[in-house]
Amino acid sequence: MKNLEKYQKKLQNYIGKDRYQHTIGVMYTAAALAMAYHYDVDKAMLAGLLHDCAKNIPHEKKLELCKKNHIEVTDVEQANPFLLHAKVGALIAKKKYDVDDEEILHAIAVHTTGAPEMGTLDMILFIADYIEPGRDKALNLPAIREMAFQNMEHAVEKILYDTLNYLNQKSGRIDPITEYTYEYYKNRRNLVV
Ligand code: DGI
Ligand code: FE
Ligand code: FE
Repeated sequence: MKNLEKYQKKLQNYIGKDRYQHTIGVMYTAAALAMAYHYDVDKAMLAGLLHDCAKNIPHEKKLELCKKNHIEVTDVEQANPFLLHAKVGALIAKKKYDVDDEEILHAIAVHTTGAPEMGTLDMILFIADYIEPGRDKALNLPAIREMAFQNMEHAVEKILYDTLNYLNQKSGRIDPITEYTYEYYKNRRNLVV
């Protein structure tokens, strides 16, 4: 994509070095998944590059931006404002990076919790964020990395299963959307097989 370099330069001013490295990992992993699933590679890369663009915005500021832009904030988001970097990221991508592709904006908006009935780009970004090469802490990474290139819905389900377990262990407040999305993909697999 012609403008990718311009986006990269700008993004580096707003996110830290480690986060930028993660972002580049997500960008190329999203590209690989797009190739495997016949999706537009440029769009996948742009979604990967910008997905965490709101990560360094202070919580108060994110809440303020939501209010100003009529973005709904749920109780769980109010209590865990870091979750809002996804929805606010979509807003920033639109307003500050002039992205008007609705698929890209939607993928950024749902990248943390996932959502039922995700489209191809939504799943590409959700999975790439979890499996990019710089990630090393999650359980079952080798299996999930393999699954990602065989069946994206199965990979999404497994990521959500492991994320819910992880959150239960550290007693993190769970967004009902994360839970609902897991149930949705589990039920779909049971229907399909
Ligand atoms: O922004 P990143 O760190 O690259 O990745 P992300 O946006 O997917 O955020 C990952 C974190 O989000 C991970 O620690 C698990 C957490 N998370 C996912 N769903 C929920 C959640 N945290 C809470 N409290 N509730 C959720 O439902
Ligand atoms: Fe994120
Ligand atoms: Fe990320």
